[in-house]
Amino acid sequence: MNLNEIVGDGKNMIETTLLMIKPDAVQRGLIGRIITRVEEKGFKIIGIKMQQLTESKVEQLYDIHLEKPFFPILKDFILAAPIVALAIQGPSAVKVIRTLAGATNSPEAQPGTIRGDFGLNLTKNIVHSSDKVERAKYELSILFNENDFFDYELINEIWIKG
Ligand code: FUP
Repeated sequence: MNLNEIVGDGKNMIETTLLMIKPDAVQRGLIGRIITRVEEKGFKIIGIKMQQLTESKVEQLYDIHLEKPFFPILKDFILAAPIVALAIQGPSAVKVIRTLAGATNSPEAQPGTIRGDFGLNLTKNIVHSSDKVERAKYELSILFNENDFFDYELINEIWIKG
């Protein structure tokens, strides 16, 4: 599927976003519980890919942080084990997935959010999620190929969407 087709046109608010399960969550056996939260909320997973990131991909993904003092530590962390990339589609997916993820700094994240329930560290903060539709398109293009996306109907969709 072409990325332009899946990111949403801003009209019916069906968007596609990236949720990346970071190495700490993979190592701690949290992949299943994080995916369950996404599914239980009603979202459709249209792509899922475990991968060992390269230095180049980490630099593309965190391009806005390249010059920050914390970047070397962040890069080493992201490279320390595989990640699981999820392409997630649904109403206002970008905003809602960020709400489910919780505040960036895990100790400050609300209970009930992914980081609030599973994390205690700023860098090792369990997940990453895109913050804008355009940013989601960019980040998804780094972690997925077009044939990694699946276009299908969820049988419960009419009970979730307006
Ligand atoms: P987010 O939008 O939640 O992905 O957070 P940011 O873009 O602010 O930060 C990107 C990542 O850098 C976060 F996952 C945490 C990490 N980070 C640090 O490790 N140290 C810092 O001082 C700030 C951010």
